Amino acid sequence: KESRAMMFQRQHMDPDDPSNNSNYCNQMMRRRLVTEGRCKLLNTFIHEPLVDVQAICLQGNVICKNGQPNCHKSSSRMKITDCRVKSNSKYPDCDYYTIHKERHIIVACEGNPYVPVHFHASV
Ligand code: 5FA
Repeated sequence: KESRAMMFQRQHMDPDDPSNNSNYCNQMMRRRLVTEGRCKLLNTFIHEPLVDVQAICLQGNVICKNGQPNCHKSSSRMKITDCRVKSNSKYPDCDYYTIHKERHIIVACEGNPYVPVHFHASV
């Protein structure tokens, strides 16, 4: 069975550089099976090495929106791509805007080892 840590990597990790291709999100959201069952409204891919993203679990502790204490904010900005669904897209034909950004990111971490399991926000 896929662990939550593996699911985080599948849904959010892409260590390659951001793509020039405006179809990036349409392709990646399908390839990574993020659009199974519904068109997820917003999903973020992170273009940084996995070790640098895992290290966020040791960086600034912040309270998550749901009140849990296990959120962590990256000390540096990271290259990310936001995939935001177009309002006219109809499942299973999920159509996404591809939006590149450089932001601090907030992830929730769990377990031993303490690793990212949920992408919380970019700020
Ligand atoms: N979640 C929320 N806060 C969490 C915390 N402090 N620690 C661990 N997990 C936390 O996200 C809801 C999801 O986030 C739930 O699975 C919850 O356990 C976890 P959302 O942003 O409200 O909804 P969504 O539709 O964007 O995300 P999901 O597809 O439900 O999220 P996934 O868990 O599949 O992946 P993601 O949260 O990394 O995007």
